[in-house]
Amino acid sequence: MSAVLDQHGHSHGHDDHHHGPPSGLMRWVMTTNHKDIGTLYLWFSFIMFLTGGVLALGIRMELFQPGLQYWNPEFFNQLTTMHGLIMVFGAIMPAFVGFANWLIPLQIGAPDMAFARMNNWSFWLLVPAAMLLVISFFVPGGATAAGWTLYAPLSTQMGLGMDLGIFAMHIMGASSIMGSINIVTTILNMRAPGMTLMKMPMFCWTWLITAYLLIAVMPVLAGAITMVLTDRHFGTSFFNAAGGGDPVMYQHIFWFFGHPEVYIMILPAFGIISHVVPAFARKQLFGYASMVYATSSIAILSFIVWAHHMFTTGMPASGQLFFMYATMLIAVPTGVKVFNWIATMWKGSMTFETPMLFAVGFIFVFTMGGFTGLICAVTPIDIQIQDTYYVVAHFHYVLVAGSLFALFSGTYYWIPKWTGHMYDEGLGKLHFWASIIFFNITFFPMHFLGLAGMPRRIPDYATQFADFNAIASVGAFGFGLSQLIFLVVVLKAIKGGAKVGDKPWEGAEGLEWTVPSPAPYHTFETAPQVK
Ligand code: CU1
Repeated sequence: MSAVLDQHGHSHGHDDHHHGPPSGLMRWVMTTNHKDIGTLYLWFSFIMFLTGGVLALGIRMELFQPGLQYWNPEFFNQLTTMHGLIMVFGAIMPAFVGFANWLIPLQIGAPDMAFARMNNWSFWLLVPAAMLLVISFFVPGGATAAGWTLYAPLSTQMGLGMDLGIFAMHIMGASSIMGSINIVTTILNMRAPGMTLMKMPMFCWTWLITAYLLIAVMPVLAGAITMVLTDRHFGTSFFNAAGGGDPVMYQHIFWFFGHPEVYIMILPAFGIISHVVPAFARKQLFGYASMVYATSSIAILSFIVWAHHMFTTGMPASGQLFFMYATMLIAVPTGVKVFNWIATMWKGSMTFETPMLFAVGFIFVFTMGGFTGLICAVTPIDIQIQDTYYVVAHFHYVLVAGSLFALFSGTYYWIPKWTGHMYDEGLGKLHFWASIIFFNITFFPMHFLGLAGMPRRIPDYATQFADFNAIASVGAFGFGLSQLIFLVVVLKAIKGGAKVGDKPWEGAEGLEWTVPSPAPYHTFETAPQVK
């Protein structure tokens, strides 16, 4: 680092009026620094997480008891749709890109991302996209209520909110593709000398594979919603049976994107857990190579299972069998990963600071979501539980207890390095226990609701579903409030707290670098700390 610049990119002293790096707000607008951009992504995703969370609480308010209380059915459907879109594209995905920006250059010993200016552009595209999504609530007809999957033919017939939604998805897709190209190029070209791919930290491996998934499937989503757009405005009939089109084709194209998207939201989580577990078990990651191959297998298999979302569309038995078995096959590499994490902990010298609590919580509760996924994969069972709360329970176990808990685990693990301060361990543990308890109170009863036949995406229900819905709603508000603890912990760590050095996890010293290769020069241990 030069004497003129500190690590924020601020310039000091008499040369402020020269062409120094911008400061204040413009520093964030114009930054090309991977840490700044990572921070922007993380704050953006947290704001979107709160936004999507408020919509979820709107849903749970309405479902607290039978009978319409707060919203009309149309607005209720807007809430479910926008909750899904905002959480998937605004919260989970950008949060993992934030981690990628912060960690990948440091973990491979690169000075920054390969395309530093495109990195800035990738992030700032997200802001107008998010604004389009949010303001679509206020246009005539309101936000789109077609469900986050935007199924045709409904999506070809809705109001202006649908167009804003499509435009937002296009922009977010462009952002994701640019971010992915950046990650692939950085990892393939900018590793420190001697760091072969098979010596690379697991988080980089999982993101490399995720980036390929994104490059492969985001254009497919773009194609699907572009066809919806031309059906809406330009007289085409891609999904209009009356004009010779096929609405089921929309589902095929959407889920060819949508299923790999599931793994886009979980593979980087696997990467984070593969760093946290070894550090707090004080052992090297068990089965490094098998982790790489398992991750790759999951990614490849994710392309041949999409029609398990479509078992009720009328498909030949041979198709049902293929998609059922192919889906079940994914349990094999996923099991390899879970057993490797457990083998890493086996006979380890474990401690349970907040990152480890979230990591162990992840393994436990995510695995439950994996098993209900297997149950959903069984065609005859799926035909019974299609579009019920069982499916809602399943994918919230995967996305909340999976993706979100891994993001929390990684944040607690790395925030001492990001800020130079230790977070408040007591509050962190409180955040963990409140989260995991309220999470299960919210989503476990939904399994029973689904098995009893309660459909998803409805604002009202028969009275026999009342008790479990009331429990779920209480849990949801508890879960929502618990996330304010997280905000307090993060703000406290940024503002102050005990200073930490290069190795904040004393007992795990030397094991933070959990790969066969030596740490490259330009890593957390040597890179300047952000104040
Ligand atoms: Cu799927």
